[in-house]
Amino acid sequence: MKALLIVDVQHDFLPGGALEVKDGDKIIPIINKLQSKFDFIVGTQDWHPENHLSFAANHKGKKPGEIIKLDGMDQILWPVHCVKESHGSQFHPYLKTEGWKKVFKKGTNPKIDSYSGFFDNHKRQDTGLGKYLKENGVDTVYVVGLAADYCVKFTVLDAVSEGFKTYLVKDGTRAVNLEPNDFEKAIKDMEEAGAQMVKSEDLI
Ligand code: VGL
Ligand code: ZN
Repeated sequence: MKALLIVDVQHDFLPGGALEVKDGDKIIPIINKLQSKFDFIVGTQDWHPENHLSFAANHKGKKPGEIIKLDGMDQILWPVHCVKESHGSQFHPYLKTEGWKKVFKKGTNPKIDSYSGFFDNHKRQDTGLGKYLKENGVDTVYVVGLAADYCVKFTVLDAVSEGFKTYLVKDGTRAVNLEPNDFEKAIKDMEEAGAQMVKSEDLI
């Protein structure tokens, strides 16, 4: 069975949000249309405590965009975003969420970031998403959401490595683009890992 994975369509990643993705809101009507083609839909939600170490504000003198070592791993520092329960952490009200089977929250451990919907960035903690999909007979996933060069990309890479046939719906995502070509780079990384690209119009 196929599933639609909707990654982090939250206020803080949309125009006007703390970590806004340009044109991020344009994907909402596309995702809503796509949802009618899927019987199995799950969402992910970036869900950080205030003291999360991915926030520049939690490191004296550091600014968003700077890179530090966190537990031996490179960590990009972000503006404070998706603090659990805050307005910024909520799904956009135009995004249909009725009928979703489950929402997987990630980034809850203050000491480690978590881009993928499956695992934290060290691959130490498992959100349970892979097991949940497999238990429900899902073998194919279509991924949409924000942001293409971070949480969507790492969710796609883990979906491939967890053995799912994995598609990225290319017009159902947008990138942060800290560097101007990050979208193209992310697409290349996903394709090289074995994910396939589709357009929403091919599915609707
Ligand atoms: C994300 C940066 C930090 C994302 C989440 O959803 O792509 N990016 N936290
Ligand atoms: Zn985050």
